[in-house]
Parts: sequence; C-alpha cells; structure tokens
Amino acid sequence: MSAGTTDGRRAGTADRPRTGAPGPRADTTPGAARDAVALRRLAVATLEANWEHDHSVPSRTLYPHQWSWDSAFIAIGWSHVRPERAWRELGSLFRAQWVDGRVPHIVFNPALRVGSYFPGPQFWDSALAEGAPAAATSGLVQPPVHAPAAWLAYRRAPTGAGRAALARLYPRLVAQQRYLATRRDFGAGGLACIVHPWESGLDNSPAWDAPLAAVPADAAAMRAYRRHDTAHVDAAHRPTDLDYARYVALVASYRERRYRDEDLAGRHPFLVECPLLNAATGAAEHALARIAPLVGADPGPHRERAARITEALVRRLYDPTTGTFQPRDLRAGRLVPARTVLGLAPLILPDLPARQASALVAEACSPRFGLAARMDRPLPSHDRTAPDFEALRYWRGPSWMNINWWVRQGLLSHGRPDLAGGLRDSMIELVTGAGCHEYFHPDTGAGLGSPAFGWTAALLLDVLADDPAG
Ligand code: 2M8
Repeated sequence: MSAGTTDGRRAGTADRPRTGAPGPRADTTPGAARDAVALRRLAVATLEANWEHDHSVPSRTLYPHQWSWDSAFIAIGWSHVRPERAWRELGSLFRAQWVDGRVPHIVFNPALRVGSYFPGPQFWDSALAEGAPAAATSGLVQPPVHAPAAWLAYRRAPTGAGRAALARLYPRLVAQQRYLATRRDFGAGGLACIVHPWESGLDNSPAWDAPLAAVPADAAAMRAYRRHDTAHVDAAHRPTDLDYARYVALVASYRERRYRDEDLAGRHPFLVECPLLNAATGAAEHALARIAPLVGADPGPHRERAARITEALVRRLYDPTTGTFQPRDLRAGRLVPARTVLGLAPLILPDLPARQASALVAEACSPRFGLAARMDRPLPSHDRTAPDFEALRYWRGPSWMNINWWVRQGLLSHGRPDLAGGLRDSMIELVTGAGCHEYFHPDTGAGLGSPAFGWTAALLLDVLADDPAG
C-alpha cells in the first residue's frame, strides 16, 4: 500500500518512482480483468497506486498533482472502499480554496521537481493574486462536481465521520457556488462563464475551436516552453501546439490581471457559457439541498438557485433547431455550432423540462453518439458524423468514463434505466478490454492516454456497485 500515514501535506514524494503505476503487477494488467471481482481489484489497485498522502493524482506520469474535478470523481470511488479517503480527498482540495471562493483546478505538490508538469507553479504564479492560498495553485476552476460527489460519498457510507466531513465542507461548497454565480456571470443571464477551455474539463473539444480562433497566438510561441504531455503520450493524441499557444496566451491574459475577474468582460479574449460547467453548478445546488438538512442549514435557497440555473440553461444555451445545448460565445454573441457531448450534460439536472430531456435522449441515441439499450461502445466525446471528429485525439472523439458516467446519471434520473443499462454494460466492457486508461478509442475500445487513470478506476467502481441485477 502507498503512503498516507504521515502528516505534512505532500511530503516525502520526491524520491518516488514517477512512471507507470506502482502496485501489484498482476492486478494492473488488463488481461487479468476477466470478471467483476478482478475488475474491482484492478480499480482498487489503481486508486491505491495513485494515492499521494492526502489526495489522489489523476495519473503518476501525465498529471502528478491534484486536479479539482478529478478529485471529486475519485472521491466517489474511494467511498466504495475507503470512505475516509473520500473525505480526505475533498478536504485537501478545499484547503486550497481561494478567499473569493474559487476552487483552483490544480493544486501543486511542492515536493515534485520543476518540469514534472507544464504549465507548472512558476508559470501560474498564484502567489501574486490577492486571496490565493499558501499552496501553489492554478488560477482557473473546473466544473463544480464536488457537492454531488460529497452527497454520493455520504449516501454510500452514511457514518458520523461522513456527516462531520459534510459539515466542514458545506460552507466551502457554498462559497464555490457563490463565486461562480457572482464573479463569473459576465453575460448577466444567470450562467457562469469559463475564461479558458481548461475550465470546461474538455480541453480541446471542437466546441472551443470557434471562440479560440479569436485568441491571437502562434504555434511557434511554444518553442519557448517544454511540453510535458507529449513526452508521455503520442502528440497525435493530444492538443496541438497551436492549441497550447492559445492556452498559454489565455493564462497570461488572466495572470496579468492577477486572476481578478473584475473588468475581464471587456478585455479577456475567451468568455464562454459552457453547458457542462453550468449543468454541474445546477447539480451542485440539488446536492447541497440534500446535504443542507444534515448540517443544520436551509435547503430552500439551494432549490431556488437550482431552478434558476436550469431555467437559464434552457433560455440561453438550448437550441430548439438542433435539440441540444450549445456553448454561448459571449464575445461573438452567438451559440457555438459544434454538437459535442458537452451538449448532453444538462440531462444530469432532475428538473430539466421533459421537452429538453427527451430532445437530449434523442440526440444521444442518434448516430452522432450511438446510445442504445445494447451498444458496443460508450458515447464518444464528439459527434461521430462531424468532419472534425478525430477518433484518437483527446476530447475530439475518444470515449471517456467520467462523461459516460455523467450521462448515465442523467438517464437514471429521467426514467431511462434501459439506456442507462446499455451504457453501463459498455463502460464495463471497455475497461475489461483495455484497463483503467484515461480515454479510449471510440470504435476499437483501445486504451489511450495515460494508463492507471484515477477517475476511470473510481467511476468503474461506482458503476460496478450499481448493479441492477444485484
Ligand atoms: C486534462 O487537462 C489538463 C489541464 O487541466 C491537461 O491536459 O494537462 C483534462 O482531461 C482535464 O479534464 C483533467 O481534469 C486533467 C487531469 O486529469 O487533464
């Protein structure tokens, strides 16, 4: 078993092996995953191998620090096997929350060498921002899936310790919601904006191509930096250098303003209302309404805010002509035309009106995404029929476990257990065939990106436990 018994945050990591997943070799070999017991063992071994003192890394090789929404998904996995780790995972992340309520998308491990990830802590320079924590972090956020994760973790293991952890987390979760609702509503329409594609979690989704095209950048700018990702993964499976030049330019623009959100509206080159981030914000209010009575708080305001977010999503991002949700590019003043899997995200909202819920189910069942009660492969991350669909490149086509888990939750809450079952089977089959990879070829199911990936293992545990036949 890996570290986790000492006290100082992120201590004792400098001499750890950084490639591959440590842990029992036989258990992390995809071929061993023949049945549910072996699969579960594979998932637990992956989580154990990625545990780092008080948090989990998404991957030892590609992402050796703590990532925000990864930690939320991973906490759901921990709640099945070691609930105390679910609370430590969320607790360590929220200790890095900024005074304004933002939860940074990366919390850096100071024990790791410079260059273990790009862009690293020196590039972000979070210390220059007012209200940043002592720990070095990024200045961006990710979808706030932590309240739903905390609620699911508690429901799975409803202990006194879990309740105490919920009480500690609750004000921080509320502050995160407040940050998004107040500081990020640049369109003044009741939705939060992302200021960087990384904030969506679907970094190089075709959804961002149009708004990113307005960000002046040149791929040659990347000659000044050393990318860490392409040292581990085939460059053809990752964002391009031009994408990265734009990512870097956007961070520089935000950093110049010391990550202050005031005045960003007129100046920042990328301001987009993302359906997934806002669906997560709405789902978080629903989860907080369940958590509130357990911690002596009033669930009413959460229900009201959840209803307002759902209404704003439908009003601002639903396109009745396509029958799906599309991001709104505030600078261009229009919806982004790409039909990516981001558009299905509002299905997670239990109060999504029946009209939009059925339209999303129809969109998911169309040849664009291929959802069915019996299906070979989980949903891809982009419309299969689109000319810019790329089966191997990251968020431009490959299948991801977290997004499929998300859609499955939505199908269950909108009364489609048949489709949720098909999706579940295809997700299990995917990992049975390829192991706990970061993402998967949407046709062959081959494992892509990093092996031994945290949320793949965690969410596999969750779907395995949720056995409709059991
Ligand atoms: C990916 O994003 C990071 C930047 O945040 C990267 O490519 O270096 C995304 O898949 C994101 O959703 C995820 O949270 C992160 C860590 O798994 O990796």
